[in-house]
Amino acid sequence: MSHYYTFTAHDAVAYAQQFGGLDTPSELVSAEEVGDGNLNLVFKIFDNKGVSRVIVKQALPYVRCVGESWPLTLDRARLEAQTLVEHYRHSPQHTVKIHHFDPQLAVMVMEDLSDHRIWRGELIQGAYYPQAAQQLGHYLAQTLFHTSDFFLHPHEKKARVAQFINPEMCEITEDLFFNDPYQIHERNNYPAELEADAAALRDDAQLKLAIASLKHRFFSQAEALLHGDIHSGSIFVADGSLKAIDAEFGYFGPIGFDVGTAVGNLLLNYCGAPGQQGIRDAAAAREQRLVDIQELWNTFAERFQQLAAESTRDAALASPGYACVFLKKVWHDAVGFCGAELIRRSVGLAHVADIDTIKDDTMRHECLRHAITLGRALVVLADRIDSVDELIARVRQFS
Ligand code: SR1
Ligand code: MG
Repeated sequence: MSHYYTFTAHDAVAYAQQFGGLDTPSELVSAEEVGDGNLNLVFKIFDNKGVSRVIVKQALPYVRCVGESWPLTLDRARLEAQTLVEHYRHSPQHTVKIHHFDPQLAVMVMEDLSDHRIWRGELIQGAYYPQAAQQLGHYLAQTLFHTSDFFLHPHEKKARVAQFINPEMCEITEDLFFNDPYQIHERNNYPAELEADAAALRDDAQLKLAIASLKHRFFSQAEALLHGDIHSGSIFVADGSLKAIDAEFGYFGPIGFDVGTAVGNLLLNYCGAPGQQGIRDAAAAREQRLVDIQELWNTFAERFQQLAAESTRDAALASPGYACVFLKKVWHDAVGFCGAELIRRSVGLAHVADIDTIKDDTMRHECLRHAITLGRALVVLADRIDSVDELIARVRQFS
């Protein structure tokens, strides 16, 4: 990493001219830093007509939302670029295209998606993209099946697991997802009014046992190359289009983690809807989220089974019925990870705008409590929730 320096806007333009893949790179003249995530610098590069043409993204050597007191590996830029390149191979229509990356500078140049919008913002506004949930299910099936033991030769799979060892980013998830919410920790972030709710999580032996089991699976189940952070803020949407971005948490882990995180963020929107849209309008938005969850899972499971039937290379895993057995395990994992996402986004370091931007304090606290209560139920009941219809029934029960 010896060549590393932090880009200015000027550096980003020069880099995009060199590596943006444009026929007339001198047209690129200016840049704006637009990163609003927790970790990185993101520059939009504009041409001489003021049109945004490519994105330059650079990892900082620390956690941006915390500061230099929390150093973080620059190797995450390589892992992000390589995860997105691999996912693009299997789902080009739903993965941002990487034009170029440089592990020394921890930088990548990628497709500009200015004609898309971040899905989380659209969900909060009540803007509906009828194909998005199915497209996300399709993306997950394509990327996770083709990087799993169903598809890869065992030697290739093991080489890929080694290539995508991502200990420092995994450690963030291991801490923020599975540790912090269940102990007193300075990173935790919740209003004083929720102290009793947070204390109840710390005192809940049944919940902590189920969380231990989920964390153990996150540590040890190298099932496929996960995106690793597939929430609605890591997804761009437009009419008929969906693209995943931001894969620096990519590693070989349990398939249910990606599925559960995706479903969990739809449920966080469900929990925040009364605060965002008012109680009356929230009812329709909530019903739509439940349909979204159904479509996401059904598309994922159907596509995964179809791929398993057509393309499984391993003789044992190709046994009739095995893909179905495996998907039942993925489902139960997903319900548990989904519940853990609801909890950590309510009391942990990183929250979601679906709830955090609710202006009325009482309403925001109610929405946070709802997410915690629902999250806890899903974590402890995960093994007894056998289908997406049963999940939806449980969500209604805890509304
Ligand atoms: C310190 S990073 C906090 C969170 O932001 C990312 O998007 C991940 O969700 C991570 O947990
Ligand atoms: Mg991210």
